Amino acid sequence: MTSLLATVPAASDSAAPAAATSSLANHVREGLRKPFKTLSSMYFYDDEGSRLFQAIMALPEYYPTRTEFGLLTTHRAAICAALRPTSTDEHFYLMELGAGDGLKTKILLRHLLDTGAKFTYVPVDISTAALDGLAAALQAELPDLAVETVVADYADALTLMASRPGRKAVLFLGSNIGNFLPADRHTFLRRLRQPLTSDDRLLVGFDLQKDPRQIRAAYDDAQGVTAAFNLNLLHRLNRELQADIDVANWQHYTDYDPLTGAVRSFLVSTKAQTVHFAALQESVSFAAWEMIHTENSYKFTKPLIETLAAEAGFRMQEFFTDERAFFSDVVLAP
Ligand code: AVJ
Repeated sequence: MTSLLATVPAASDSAAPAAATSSLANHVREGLRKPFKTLSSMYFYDDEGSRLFQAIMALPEYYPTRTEFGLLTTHRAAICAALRPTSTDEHFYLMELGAGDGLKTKILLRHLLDTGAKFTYVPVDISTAALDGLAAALQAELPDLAVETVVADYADALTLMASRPGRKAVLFLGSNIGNFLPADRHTFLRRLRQPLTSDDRLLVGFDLQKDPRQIRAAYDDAQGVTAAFNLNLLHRLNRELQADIDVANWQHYTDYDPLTGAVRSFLVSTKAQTVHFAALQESVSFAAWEMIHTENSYKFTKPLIETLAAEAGFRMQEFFTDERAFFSDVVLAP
């Protein structure tokens, strides 16, 4: 197993914690100065946030992970056939943007190994720790798998890999694409498209529009795990920016808008209060019921996916879904 380090800020090993804190500091300074205060869902995932997200994936209301796992299992042969070169002895790179624990990806990795595919699995993440953990687990479980980790920003990783000869199949699973605002999603897909050639493929997971109550429930579960996940952002500000937020004065609020397909999550200040950030040497005041917008989770339809793919220079080659049409994994070709 080998690893590559792209030259991108905040991705280097030793500088990671300091860089992460200062980018969090800048982000908080900017986001809490806006007329409608906002913080990015990107900052949910500290150690506690990652643990809470694991708990979310096990919730009865949170259908996306379980559904995508099922559909990858059902359609693994067809999905792998769409991603790999037609000639079986041609080597290719299977890159994954934001691999997580690799549970879903292992379905595809196992199938490819079982059917004699010649490929290198390239998980990409900005967290060295996450990649090292994944690589070690894979080496133990799938000893025949060739793994090359890349610590980088997603688009930088693709550009980096474009200099290697051979086909690339790129995975972006889990409806992570739903976190982007439409304009940012477009920019992101166009940047992914740039280094790819007509032989390369992109597999993207999209959560689909469905019963609006079911969507809302997935982001506002009965046990309050999603609330804890959202509120953990405030604990993180206390820990990392030495803030004095009393989390008891805040609530989780989420709403699904069928017009835009967006689930939006907020942190609600239940009373007028002022928060001091010692690390920023700054105070921020909140009116009673003022909110911080913390997450977007867009839900899609097949025609919407076709349009957004076309606008970024891709065509939809195949559309895989489950029997309830809750989730889709879509093969895009340049
Ligand atoms: C990891 C972005 C796919 O939006 O469904 C789950 C994150 N937020 N519950 C999603 C999340 C609240 C999740 N993604």
